[in-house]
Amino acid sequence: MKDKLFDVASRFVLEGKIEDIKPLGEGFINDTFLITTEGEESPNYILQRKNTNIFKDVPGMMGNIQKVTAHLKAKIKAAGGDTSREAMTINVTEEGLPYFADENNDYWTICMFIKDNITYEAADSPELAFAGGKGIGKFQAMLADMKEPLVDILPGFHNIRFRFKQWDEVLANDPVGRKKDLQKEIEWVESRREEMLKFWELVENGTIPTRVTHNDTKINNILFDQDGSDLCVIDLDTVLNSTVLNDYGDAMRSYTNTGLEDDENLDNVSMDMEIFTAYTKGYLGETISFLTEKELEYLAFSAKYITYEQVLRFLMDYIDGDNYYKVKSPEHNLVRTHAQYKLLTSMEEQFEEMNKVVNQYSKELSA
Ligand code: GN1
Ligand code: MG
Repeated sequence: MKDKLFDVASRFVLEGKIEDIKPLGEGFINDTFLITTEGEESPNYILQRKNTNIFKDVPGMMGNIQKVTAHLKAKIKAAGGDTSREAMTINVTEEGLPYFADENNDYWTICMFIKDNITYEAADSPELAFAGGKGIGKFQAMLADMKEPLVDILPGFHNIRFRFKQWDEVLANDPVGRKKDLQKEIEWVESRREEMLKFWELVENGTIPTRVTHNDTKINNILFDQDGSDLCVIDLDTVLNSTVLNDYGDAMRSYTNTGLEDDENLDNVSMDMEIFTAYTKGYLGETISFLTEKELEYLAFSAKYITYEQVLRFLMDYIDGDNYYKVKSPEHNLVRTHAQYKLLTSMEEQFEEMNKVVNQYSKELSA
């Protein structure tokens, strides 16, 4: 494996002499490695083998990422920022391509490792949540004037109508016979079907606008700086044209959870209102200037929407026999389903309060 990794890395134009390549992190989708180079002067890099079961158009994906990072860097430069730390830098091969396809049709990509960053798996303070909200808010604001369309490399990604289509098919097939024990869980999904479709209709008919979106804004997809401020939004695999509400909603799903995404102890899981408030304040401070009234009206709802979608996706993958998400045990996707459902019900209980917070900051910050 090491030889393979060294061979792949050698296809790219990199600075410095490679010292080592080791696995990094615990992504659910891609395989990720850290390339370290000799000496202090040359940068380190992140190497990824993209999951081509999920990303069927890696050239399209990387093209999207190049467009988005170029747009971000132009904005950061104009504002006097550090373009090498505040946006991702994609490395290219000797041929100038942002990916290398090997003889097995595996697709490999490299980006610069941003030095001295801090990442978190949980938002353990309101200050951190505020910084995260600011980070995603800035990301969206810098991309708000990007008119060039992105390639739709994941059709229907946060589109609940598309998810129901997959869901109905998987349930009809029940390929590993798990459905019979899941009546309660299936009902959790079915009982909210209409409510979720109604929201998505507003996106489909343009009442809620389509913009450039990240689509995977959980807390470990943003780097923080040593002083605790937001530094750089990473993991741009899913940048797409969609509604920015999903980026806010997915962040809320991740940041506000007092437990783990796959917590076995449901007593740990709930939505933390203080974290919700801090993130919302940081986020709206950056986005209030361009968000429409409709977007603000559905901001709090989007947290429920994305958490619901995640319940559906985890449960669907469990019923399907665990083909999508990497699992650590046979029941892992079911554990995830239960934990996300607990979070959803906690959001439902606090929904009125969530809306109040959004309204309060919308008024204060636009005044
Ligand atoms: C996946 O790759 P990762 O862990 O950042 C998934 C997200 C899910 C998330 C659940 C392309 O993200 O949509 O919300 O897991 N990404 C894809 O934690 O499906
Ligand atoms: Mg990630």
